[in-house]
Amino acid sequence: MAAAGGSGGELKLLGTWASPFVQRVRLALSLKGLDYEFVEEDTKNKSELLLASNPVHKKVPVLLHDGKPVCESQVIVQYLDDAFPGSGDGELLPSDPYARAVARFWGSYIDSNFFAPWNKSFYTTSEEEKATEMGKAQAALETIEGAFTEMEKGKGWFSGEDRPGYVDVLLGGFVGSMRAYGVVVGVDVLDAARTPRLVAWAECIVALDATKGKVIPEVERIVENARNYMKK
Ligand SMILES: N[C@@H](CCC(=O)N[C@@H](CS)C(=O)NCC(=O)O)C(=O)O
Repeated sequence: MAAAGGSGGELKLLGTWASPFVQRVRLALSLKGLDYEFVEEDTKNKSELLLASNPVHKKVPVLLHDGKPVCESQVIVQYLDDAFPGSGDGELLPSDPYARAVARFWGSYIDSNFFAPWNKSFYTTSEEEKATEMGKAQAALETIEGAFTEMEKGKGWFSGEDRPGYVDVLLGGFVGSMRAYGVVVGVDVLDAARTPRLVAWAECIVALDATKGKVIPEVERIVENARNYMKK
C-alpha cells in the first residue's frame, strides 16, 4: 500500500462497515493502493466530526484529506483519481472524455435506477410496493448487464481493461448487500437467469485481492446485521 501520508497527505474515511456506499470508496482506495484510517461511525449517534464534515447530508462516507472533507461516494471516488493520479494500478475513470462521460452516466444510473427502488423494496411494509420496486431494480440490472456487455471488451470489467474501473467500483460496493438480500428476503437481486454476466462479474469482484476479506464483508455478517435491523 502506498502511504498517502507520505505521497499526498493523510486520508481518513468516516463510514460504517455495512454501508455499500462506504464499500465502494474502500474498493477505490484499495485499488489505488492508498493507506487510510477507517473511522467507524454510529449512524444512530453521529460523531461531531461527521456532522461538521457533512453538514448538508450528515451521511457516510466522508473522506477527509488532510482534514478537508469530501462527501458523496461518487464524488469521493472521482476525487481519489484527481488527487492521486497514477497511484496503484492507475486511474479508475478512463482518460478519454467521452468514455469518462459514459462511465459517469452509468454511475448515476446505478444509484438512481437500481439502488433507489431496491432500497425502497427493502424498507416498505407494503408487499405490493415491495414487488413493484424490486421489479424496477431488476429491470435496471438487466439494462446494466446490457451496458456491461458493450463496455467490457472481452476483459470481464466495465472498464474494458484488465482491471476494474469506476463503474466496477460503484456497482461493486453493492455486491455484498445484494448477496445478503437474497438470504434475508429470499429473492436473488443478482439473478443468474436474468443477469448471468453480472453474476459472473460479481464473483470476480469478491475474488479481487484488493477486496478479499478487507472491503466487502462476509455475507453472514451483513445478513445478521439486516436481521437485527428487521427485529427492531
Ligand atoms: N448518496 C450518498 C448515500 C450515502 C448513504 O445513504 N449513507 C447512509 C449509509 S448507507 C447513511 O449515512 N445513513 C445515515 C443517515 O441517513 O442518517 C453517497 O453516495 O455517499
